[in-house]
This record gives sequence, C-alpha cells and structure tokens, in this order.
Amino acid sequence: MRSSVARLASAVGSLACVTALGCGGEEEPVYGCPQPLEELITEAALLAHMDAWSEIAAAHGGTRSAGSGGDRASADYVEGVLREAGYMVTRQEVTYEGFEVRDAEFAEVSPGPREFVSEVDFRVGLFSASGDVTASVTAVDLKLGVDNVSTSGCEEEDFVGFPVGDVALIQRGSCAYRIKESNAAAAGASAVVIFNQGNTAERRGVIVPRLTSSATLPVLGVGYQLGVEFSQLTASGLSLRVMVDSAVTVERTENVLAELPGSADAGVIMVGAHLDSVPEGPGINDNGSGSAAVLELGVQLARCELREPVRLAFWGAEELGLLGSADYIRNLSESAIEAIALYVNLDMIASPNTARFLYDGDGSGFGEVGPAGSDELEAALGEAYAELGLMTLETPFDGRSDYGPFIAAGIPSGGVFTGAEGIKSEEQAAEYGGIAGAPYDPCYHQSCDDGSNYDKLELLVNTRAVGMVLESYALGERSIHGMSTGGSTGGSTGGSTGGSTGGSTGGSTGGP
Ligand code: PHI
Ligand code: ZN
Repeated sequence: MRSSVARLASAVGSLACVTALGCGGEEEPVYGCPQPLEELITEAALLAHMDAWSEIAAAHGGTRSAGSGGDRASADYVEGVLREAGYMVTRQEVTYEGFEVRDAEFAEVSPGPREFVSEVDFRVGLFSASGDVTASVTAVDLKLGVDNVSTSGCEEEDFVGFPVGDVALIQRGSCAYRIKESNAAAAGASAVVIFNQGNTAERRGVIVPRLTSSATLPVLGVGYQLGVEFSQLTASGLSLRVMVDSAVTVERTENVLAELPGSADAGVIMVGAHLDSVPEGPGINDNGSGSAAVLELGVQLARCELREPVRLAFWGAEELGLLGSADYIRNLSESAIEAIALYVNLDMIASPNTARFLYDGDGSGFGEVGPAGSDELEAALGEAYAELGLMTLETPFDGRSDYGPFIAAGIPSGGVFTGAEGIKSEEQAAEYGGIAGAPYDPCYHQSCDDGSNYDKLELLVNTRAVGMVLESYALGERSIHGMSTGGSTGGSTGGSTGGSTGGSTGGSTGGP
C-alpha cells in the first residue's frame, strides 16, 4: 500500500523538502505521514477528547444538545484542539425553529366544570398556535374501539357541515397531525383537541401532536379515554376552553469545519461526525465517539504531506433532523459539491455492546445502493479492517445520519457504526462478545450515555481503520470513482457557503 519512498521520507522527517528528485524541482512532492496514520492514533489522545465531552456536559446541565451551552463548549473545544494543530477553523452558523410553551390551560366549561392538568391530562401540540377559545365541540369522523382504523380529520369531507367556530374533536390515526389541523382550520374550527387512537394498548396515553410552524390553530393532545368521554358528552352540549400561549423561536447552533490543503487537489477527502447530543444526556457514545475520532484523525493528518485536501466537519443539530449537514450541502455550489471526492461519516463508533457495521454502500447486504464510489469506499474500509484482523458486518445505506444530505447530493459516502437501539444477535455475540438479546447501546439517547457508556478498544480500532483509509486516499494511493487523481483538476477546494450564514467553509491550515 504505502510506498517505500514515502516511508523513507517519513524517516527523513523534513517532508516539505523531500521530493522524488530533490528539493525545489517541479516534480510532485513525496506524500506521507511521519508514521502510518493508524500508528499515530493513540488511545490516550482519544480518551482525552472523550473526557472533554464528559466534563463539558457535566458543566452544562448534563447535555451537549443543539443550541445548549454544552454544544457551544464542545465546538470551542474542537476549535481549540484544531487551532493548536495548525488549522484555521470555520464556524458555520445553523439556525432552525424552536418552540416554547409559556402557558396552557384546558377545561371543560359545560356540562362540567372541570380543570385538566397540563402534562398529566393533556399536552400542547408541538408548534401549536396561541389562542384562548371557549366553544362547543364537534367530533370529526371518530372510530372508537379496539382495532379501529381511524382516519379522523384526514379528509376534507370529514368536516362537511362542521359548525364554524367549534372546537374540533379529532382522533389520532392514518395521517399526519398537521393534515388534521389544516383540514380543521380550513373548515373554520377555532381549536383542535386530538386524542390517542385507542386501537392498541400502546395508543392510549396522552399524546403530543407534532405539527409544523405553519399551524394556525391551538392544538392539544389527550389520551384515548378522555377523548371517548368527550365524544359521549357532545350530545349533552360539551363546551371546552383551550388556552395556549406559545411562541416559535429562532435557535442557533453551528457546524465546525477545518481543512488541510493538498497539493494535487483532485478531490476533497471529507470526514465528519455530529457534535450534538440529545437533550436527555451527554451523548458520549452518540456522538462523542465519532467526534473524538474525527478530531484526532484531524490532529494527526495535520502532520502529513497530503496529495488531496482533507476536510473535517463537526455537524450541528443532527439529532434534530440532520440540520447542520443539510444546511452545509444546501449552501455549497455545484462545483464545490463536485470537488468532494468522498465523505466518511462517523456516528456512534464505540457502542458498549458493539457489533461493527460498515455502511452498505454497494447494496450487497440490504439492496439500497449509494452514489457511485460508495461501493469502493465500503471495500476500502473492509480492507482496512481485514488488515487489522477485525470482522465487520453491514448496516443499511438509509441515510439515517449526516451522510444523508451527502448521498442526496450524489457524493460517494460510507462510514462505520457500532449499533444503537438494535438488538445484538446470538451470532453477533459469538463473534464480538457482549450480550445477545440486549441493545448495542443500552443507553442510546438517554442520560446514561455518559463517560462509562463506551468501549475504549472499539473507539481505538475504528478510528485506526478509518485512518488507514483516509490516509490512502489523501496520499493518492487510492482514488475514488469518477475522481481523477492523475493530476490537478484545479477544482475549488473551498465550497463557499452562501445564504444566511455567509461563512466560508473552506479553511486552510497555516500549519505544519
Ligand atoms: N443518527 C442516529 C443513530 C444512527 C447512527 C443511526 C448511525 C444510523 C447510523 I449508520 C442518532 O444520532 O441518533
Ligand atoms: Zn448520533
């Protein structure tokens, strides 16, 4: 794989001046790292980053979720480490909508009266409009009872004859809450109360109807039993008061980006991980693990003489729906997208009850095929693991992490994953050890995803394997489909971001 010339150059050490024919010539420099990258990746360095995430979370209320103090401190930490390694670091602002309930009241006025308790008897819909309405109630196409197939409020016809100004009593089922809400609004309803479907045991509790910021009515969710009671009371002149005082807020987080220049520039080699956790916890396996790997790979790659540019990304707000990576891709020009040779995503790479999965870019395991070149990337990762004597399985190429926006843009992608809420099989336990019948990560998206919730050896070997692959591409020992590595394309490495953020994503090193 690695040429002996590169190894010689490593031994000499002064890489900038080592070329095939001596210094100062036109010839290509000799590309290489002081040692093979996998040897430069140490457990101690990775654990220092993992400890940093834990300390940051502990100092910020136990979370590093998007927009929180822990999120910002994590970005500060990444920036500090990368600056120290010689990078220029760019922080790209990502804004998104939040939702806040200031106050809510819900009561039966007649035949009552009775007051309902927020969070116990009812919950405010996500993105519910504000309002204070007292009105009689009209039920909308309800189908009560076990095994019902409710389509309540899903069709405009459900509202034929609906009295303008009434509260619409709607049942969960068959279509999105926002469709029920918009049909109700179009029919002149003043507010909406949606009750759980009641078709199964799981669909009986109090619900939070999830709408969008374009909702125009106050919307509350209640449990099945209360919904049934209301439906029986409509004949006795049921009147309800619905009061919601809410606001759509503007929230912000950021993507952290940094780049090493290459001298040939055939295509940018990109590697990324999301930096945010869920609000419930510190996010140490999800995704302190991937973040630590990208960070340390970046630190060590900065010591290499690269043929291709390497770009690091730490994504914001992945847990809210891949917001940061989607924003990044949305703000790239066509040519900046074409300049990216490949993207490696690292999201959860040290699960405590691990199995090792490669993203199935060639579709051999699950059928879904990635953009051309994703197959080669999967094969390259497979080779690296084989070289390390480690076994891998495959995980569906479904875009359920930050590579989603990349594959949507046609960029060859791949990655490593050690499992989330999925259950480890007997065969996997036999191969990897650990507990069959238990989740790969028993603390997935919980407060216990803390400093004890990851496998140190797994973090080390996965970072090393990815390092081997990144190094081979970045040194020009390997190329990806469609990208000529025979010479410079003169393509842009930067990828400038336009739009609201105005930031440039293409930092370069001032460094070593
Ligand atoms: N993106 C999810 C978990 C996840 C990670 C799913 C990787 C698939 C893969 I491949 C999360 O962050 O919660
Ligand atoms: Zn994740």
